[in-house]
Amino acid sequence: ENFFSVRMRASKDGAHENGGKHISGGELISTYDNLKNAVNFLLEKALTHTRGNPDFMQIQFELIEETITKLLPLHTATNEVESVQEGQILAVSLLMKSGVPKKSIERAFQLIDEYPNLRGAILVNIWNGERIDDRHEKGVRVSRMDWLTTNFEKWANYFTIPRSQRIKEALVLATKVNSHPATISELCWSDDPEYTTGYVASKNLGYQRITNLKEYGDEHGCRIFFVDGRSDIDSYIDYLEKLPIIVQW
Ligand code: PML
Repeated sequence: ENFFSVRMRASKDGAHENGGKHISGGELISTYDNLKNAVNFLLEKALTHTRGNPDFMQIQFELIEETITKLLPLHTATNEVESVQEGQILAVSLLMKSGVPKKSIERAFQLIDEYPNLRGAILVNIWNGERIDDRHEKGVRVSRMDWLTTNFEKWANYFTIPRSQRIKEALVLATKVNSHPATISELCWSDDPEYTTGYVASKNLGYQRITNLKEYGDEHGCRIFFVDGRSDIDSYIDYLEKLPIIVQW
């Protein structure tokens, strides 16, 4: 059977390339027969976003030629913290546990502040804390990934994790990113001003949710992949953007 990668991006105040502000994005893998639902799902997602009404949207689909790799979801834990400060301290200590030197974590935080309108992820070399992709405000967008909703819901029920689309999408991305040998760790929190939970993920720690990683109302998100800088970066980015994966529990 043929599978298609379906992707959406939406912005306001113009297209991304023209300084528009990113408000929503989405990734799906669909059969041909389900394309209509897939496109409609992404359309709905962009139109109901809490960051405002888009005035630019692109939805595209494309046949996947490569075989789709199946991955098990990362082991998941939720860390309840009282304050953003406590959350940030926990995030740093988890990143260090996964093998990122403290200095490089501090440098990565500076980099994030330099790109307030970043759309994708930035890749940071764990050995010196420098950015190693050349994508500027665009960053690297992880694509070609999905998790069948029925299978996700079974998993979520079993581990008593909220059955939210947001968690599903974040865990799919974290599972893909952290399955690559060059990824040492990942740090993420949402750009949705009403959503303060973020996570640190790595092969050994799994997906560690942290309930308070930024102030309520803050529109600045964060997505950093900490990478072993000795790896072949072009083939790493190619993996993130192109290799199709399905999470299956
Ligand atoms: C996002 O909304 O863009 C990322 C959300 C990350 C955290 C999801 C969760 O595990 O609650």
